Amino acid sequence: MKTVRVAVIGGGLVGLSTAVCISEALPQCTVTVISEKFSPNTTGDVAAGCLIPHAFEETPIQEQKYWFRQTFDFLFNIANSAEAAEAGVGFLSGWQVYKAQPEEHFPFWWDVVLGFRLMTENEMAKFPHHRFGQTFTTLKCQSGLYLPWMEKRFKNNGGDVITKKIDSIWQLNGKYDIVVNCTGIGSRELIGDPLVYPVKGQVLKVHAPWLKHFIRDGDGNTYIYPGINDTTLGGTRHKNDWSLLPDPNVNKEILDQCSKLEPSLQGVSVIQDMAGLRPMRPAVRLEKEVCYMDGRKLHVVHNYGHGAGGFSMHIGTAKKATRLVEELIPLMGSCNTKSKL
Ligand SMILES: Cc1cc2nc3c(=O)[nH]c(=O)nc-3n(C[C@H](O)[C@H](O)[C@H](O)COP(=O)(O)OP(=O)(O)OC[C@H]3O[C@@H](n4cnc5c(N)ncnc54)[C@H](O)[C@@H]3O)c2cc1C
Ligand SMILES: *[C@@H]1O[C@H](CO)[C@@H](O)[C@H](O)[C@H]1NC(C)=O
Ligand SMILES: *[C@@H]1O[C@H](CO)[C@@H](O)[C@H](O)[C@H]1NC(C)=O
Ligand SMILES: CC(=O)N[C@H]1CO[C@H](CO)[C@@H](O)[C@@H]1O
Repeated sequence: MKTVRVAVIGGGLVGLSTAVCISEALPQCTVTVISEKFSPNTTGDVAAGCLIPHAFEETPIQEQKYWFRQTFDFLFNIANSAEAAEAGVGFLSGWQVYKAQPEEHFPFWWDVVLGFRLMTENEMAKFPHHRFGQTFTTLKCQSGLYLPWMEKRFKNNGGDVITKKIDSIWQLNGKYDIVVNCTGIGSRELIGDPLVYPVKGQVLKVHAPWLKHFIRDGDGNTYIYPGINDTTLGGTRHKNDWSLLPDPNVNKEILDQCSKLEPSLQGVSVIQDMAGLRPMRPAVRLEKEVCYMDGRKLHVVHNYGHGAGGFSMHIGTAKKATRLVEELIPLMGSCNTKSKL
């Protein structure tokens, strides 16, 4: 019997994956996703969608590694199934190169990705401006396919989707028993969390079908990720810039940076430029909260602030958010559930 009404606010990568997890793990819940924007208009639609973690300063490293491993395992199974093409999930191998030796030759996630090793001198000959490199195989989500596939999976589980901006969670009081907050950068306005801030990232989608490997400068500022119909070139990190408009001057910088790393990109034809706001935070906010206002009570689970690493972590954080929802279920006033029995 479905007795618990859950609303997930935010229909981006984090909201959809959380809604899918709840609808699969907690059959007693009906789940509705309410969001101002959906794919192709979310942050994830701009991203290359490659699984290479960025460490959060204030989340314990073991927990980040666990989230990454859960996400990697989930996507590994999809990549290795008949659904891979529709979901846009596949393996991608390549090189991460550094101009100076990084502090850690083996990042915390080295044994989650496949075949991680340091590059040989012969391999480094491809990158004459770099002195050190790592090579491995990881997974990549083509967001234009992956996000609609997630949404379809959610609807197949009986989930509902509503396009709407929420001005206050109290709008949902009475209609839902538990509210899950997956609004990314929207949390700054919606709940006034001063710890979450935008880091604008701009990318170019180019036509370079001859490139089959990812190439990433370890400084995180220059990267080349081959996708299904295009290759994503990046990028930029502009803190506290709220503009979603790509800056034409930046396009030339991105092309210059990437051509230095991969000379065959000189003069490549640009298909599109795009920009998105990474919802940056010292730690992902993953916790439950009971909110009170004027004698009313609302159970909330937060899951936002994935910064530059949403794709790398989203299944791990969705599973944790699902556990938090499960823990709230017995706490909800028995009048709520009884009235519907
Ligand atoms: C250029 C760029 C490249 C990236 N590359 C990678 C990569 O290679 N690998 C990786 O792991 N990550 C990457 N990322 C990061 C990744 O894209 C993000 O971490 C992820 O998309 C965040 O997802 P989200 O669902 O939290 O946010 P969003 O996609 O922003 O979703 C938030 C949703 O909430 C909705 N919303 C907000 N406020 C409200 C409200 N008040 N009412 C209703 N709805 C609301 C919005 O409309 C939106 O749909 C990249 C990001 C950028 C910008
Ligand atoms: C995405 O944004 C465009 C332009 O604002 C709009 O026309 C389109 O309906 C949006 N798509 C979705 C799925 O919200
Ligand atoms: C790739 O291009 C083909 C042909 O133009 C198109 O049908 C398909 O939808 C595109 N796929 C993606 C993921 O963009
Ligand atoms: C969308 C949402 O649930 N927003 C709420 C997030 O949590 C804070 C409390 O920390 C609420 O005030 C917001 O309204």
